[in-house]
Amino acid sequence: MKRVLFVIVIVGLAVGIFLDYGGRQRPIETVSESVSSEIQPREVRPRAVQPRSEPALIPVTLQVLAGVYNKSLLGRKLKVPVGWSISVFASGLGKARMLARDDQGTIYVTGMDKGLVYALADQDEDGVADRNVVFKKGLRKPSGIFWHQGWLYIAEENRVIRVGPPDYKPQVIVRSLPAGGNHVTRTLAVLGGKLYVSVGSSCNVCKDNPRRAAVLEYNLDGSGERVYARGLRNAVGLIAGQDGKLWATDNGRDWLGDDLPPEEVNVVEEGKDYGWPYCYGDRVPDPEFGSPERCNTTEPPTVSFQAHSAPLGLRFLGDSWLGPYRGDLIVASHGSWNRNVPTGYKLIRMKQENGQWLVSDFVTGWRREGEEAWGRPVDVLEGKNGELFISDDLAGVVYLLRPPAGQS
Ligand SMILES: [Ca+2]
Ligand SMILES: [Ca+2]
Repeated sequence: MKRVLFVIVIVGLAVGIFLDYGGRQRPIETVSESVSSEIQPREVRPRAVQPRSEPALIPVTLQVLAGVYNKSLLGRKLKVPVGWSISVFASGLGKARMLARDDQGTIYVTGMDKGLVYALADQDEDGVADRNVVFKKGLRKPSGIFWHQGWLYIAEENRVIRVGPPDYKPQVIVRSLPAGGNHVTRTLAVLGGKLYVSVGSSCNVCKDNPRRAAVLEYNLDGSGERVYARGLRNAVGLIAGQDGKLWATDNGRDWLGDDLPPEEVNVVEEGKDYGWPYCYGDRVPDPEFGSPERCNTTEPPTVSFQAHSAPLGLRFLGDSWLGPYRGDLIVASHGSWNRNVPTGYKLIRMKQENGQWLVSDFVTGWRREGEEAWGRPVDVLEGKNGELFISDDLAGVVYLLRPPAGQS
């Protein structure tokens, strides 16, 4: 009897392992399935379909190389595309938020809880930051950061500063951003000689200060402020895309249930209204503030996906990429708080094919089903050799994600 039981257990384990690893053969879990069809974007619908040739995700152990002293990271597993690897580039960073890179390849990351900006150089090119250098300190909730023509632009909750040679003394270029309330991160992008600053709403849903829930535009010296676009509740991710357009994530409102409203990626254009607080998704009236008439004047999202994913940083994989990921948009999903079953805690890949956006998982595993999350991705940045850096404000880490040789 014991032997029979033993055989049953062994067979059961084998089947379990097969199913686990067999998962790589199945279509990658998509994040758009549970979004109601009424609220899909009108013109470009993300489909829950994966291209046949798609590389699948497999579990790998997070590489913790010599020079990283963080035992809680040992043995952690993440799922990455086949052939990719992921390691810890720097740890001990606290609430590590947005990323920037200078011409020499040094990575900068804001440490929002400690009011710092770290500079992470890897001069010996062993894949680990040589040390965590405090580049700036004494900042008020620094979040957005951008390197442009020798200057590092840093967004604090209430202002924008920049530092550069010869003395690296901070120059305050935007003196008074609206501060306080719910959303305190400010994100920066530079495009066409202008500086763009996204300022989230002060509340979940309300009629707000016109300089909030908006993207503001400035000259690079901070002069000439104007509201460039509005109706963006909390566009934590804001980038200049390779197509010469501004792209932003937007975090939808809370307390409309587990699957409403969809999270959004928007192409942000001058003078346009992206809906909040009146409308969400594809011009759906908000139950508290909206009306069909008002919503007809707002812009639907370019891509919409699972509610409460909390999309933050986003980045296009540039033209230097040779593999199947070339030109794709990678979005960091920080993970939910306002949902019965947690969602997110992963990197999402958005691929445009025949005018449609295919949404799939790219890196997962920061939260296992039924467990507390051990990491929350915030931002993604391409390194000088095509590798990707990922910040994590729960584990206090910047990861280094490397594609297979020949893909970037
Ligand atoms: Ca190093
Ligand atoms: Ca919207």
